[in-house]
Amino acid sequence: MFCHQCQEAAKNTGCTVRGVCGKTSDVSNLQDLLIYVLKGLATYNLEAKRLKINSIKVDRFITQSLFTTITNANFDKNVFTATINEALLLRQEVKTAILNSGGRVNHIDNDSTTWFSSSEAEFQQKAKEVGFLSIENEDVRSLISLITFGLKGLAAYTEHAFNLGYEDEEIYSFMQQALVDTLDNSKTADDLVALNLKAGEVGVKAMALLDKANTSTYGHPEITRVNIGVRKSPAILISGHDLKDMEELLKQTEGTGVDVYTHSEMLPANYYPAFKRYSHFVGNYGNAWWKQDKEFESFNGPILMTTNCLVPPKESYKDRVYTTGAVGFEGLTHIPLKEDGSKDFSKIIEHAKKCKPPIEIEKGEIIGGFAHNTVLSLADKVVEAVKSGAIKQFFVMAGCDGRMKSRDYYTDFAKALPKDTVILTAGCAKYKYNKLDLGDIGGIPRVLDAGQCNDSYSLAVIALKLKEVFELNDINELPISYNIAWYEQKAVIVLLALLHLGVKNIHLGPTLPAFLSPNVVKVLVENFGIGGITNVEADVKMFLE
Ligand code: FSO
Ligand code: SF4
Repeated sequence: MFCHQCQEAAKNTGCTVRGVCGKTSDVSNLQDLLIYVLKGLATYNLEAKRLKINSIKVDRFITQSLFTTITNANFDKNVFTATINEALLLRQEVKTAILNSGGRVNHIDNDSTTWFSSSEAEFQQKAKEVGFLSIENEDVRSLISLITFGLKGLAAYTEHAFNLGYEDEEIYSFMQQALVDTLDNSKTADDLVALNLKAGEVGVKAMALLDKANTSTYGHPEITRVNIGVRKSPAILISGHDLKDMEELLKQTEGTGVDVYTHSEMLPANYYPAFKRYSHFVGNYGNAWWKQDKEFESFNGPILMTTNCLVPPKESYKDRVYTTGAVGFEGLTHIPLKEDGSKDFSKIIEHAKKCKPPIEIEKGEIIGGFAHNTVLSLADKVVEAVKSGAIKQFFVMAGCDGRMKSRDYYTDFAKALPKDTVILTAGCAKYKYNKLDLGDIGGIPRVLDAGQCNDSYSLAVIALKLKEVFELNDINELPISYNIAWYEQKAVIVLLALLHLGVKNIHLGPTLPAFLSPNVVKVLVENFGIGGITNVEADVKMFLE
């Protein structure tokens, strides 16, 4: 195996024996092969689209498959073997349709469209030929890695939107064209940089689509005080990002005597009006994903993982963890999607009834719900505070949390910021400072949580609005600094989206991605002012200058 897609890549180079995340070598190889086979399928599907004989099921399949390869989503070897087999079958189906309609494929054929096997041993063998290390030029490898990981993040957001009935053919087609382009040896480094920026553009579209899906289905997030303590009833903990799963779980648990709590990235579900009306929806339990080994233990009840980030579960609570959607882990019960598009969570509910209530690990409340609609409704207040000098600067500290000790930097950074600054956050990065008492500025809390990592879109909308209000020509003239923490591939598409929007001088930590070669870093530094982090004192000073 060779995997370098997340911030915890071994030695900041790549995992080669077993993932720091717990991913095994055979699963990692199968993920690489799946991506390769998807490129062949995409090649044919784009031709089918050109001939207008395509089927949307292929778009959805490619999206869902990419999503399963994201860090901490799916660790199940059987899932990847089955998905590769299905991709090969679909590829044949699309090919047959093209030929039957009088089209041809030989002009687009390449190894990714013709390679075939049904043997698992051969899968492992082939994976070694098609993984990232097969790309010799390190800059090309780096740029292709950046695109590929951006596409995985893009697929995740696209899938959530789809789950709520929102789709955009253009996003699907771009995803497939980009996959195919990564096989095109005639692409220069400049072409690949452009493709990455294009991915950012489509990333903005996907996040906007998901925002529309979420807010038109569940209402606009509202300023909310979220309870972080517990009640006395047995309960289910729901984690991940999928709001459709959240809705179904709340509906199905209503009146059963079983409470519901969110964990990690599901916290923002508490901000949506449609979910607030459920009296058995208690609040949020615990912190960011990486603390699940302790928090799932003390929660006592069953846990539903709707997306990443799943940590290989400990024996002590393994029987209580359920997966759904793109998530998978051998030995855990998976809740499938039924023919009618619903999910049956009754097994989890029955399980919860037999469990003890959660053990309280915290008390109190945290505040959130500052997505674009809320912040823009406060625009007058915010603009006034900026004009009067009460707010000197905003810091976008969106992104992810992770287990590395070096991430304490973000807690210290938040503490060290002067009192006339406001943090704009989204994603699980917030857990590094959302329970600190950082106070407020004239009633505006100093930490404004927009929601999940995809709600970084909200932060961009807010920035664009402020640019308009202050009549600036360039988004970079705003008093906003970007100190972003990244962990996995959704953060990659968020980064590409910000670059596409023209945001400069983004600082990325706790380490720069292992997949960026020195030359690619140079391009990012020269063209976009991208930087890493150093230490809190020096960085606060640098940002305030
Ligand atoms: Fe965190 Fe995990 Fe949302 Fe990521 S839970 S790390 S960016 O999946 O997706 O913020
Ligand atoms: Fe390593 Fe991250 Fe890949 Fe897991 S996802 S194998 S930790 S680089």
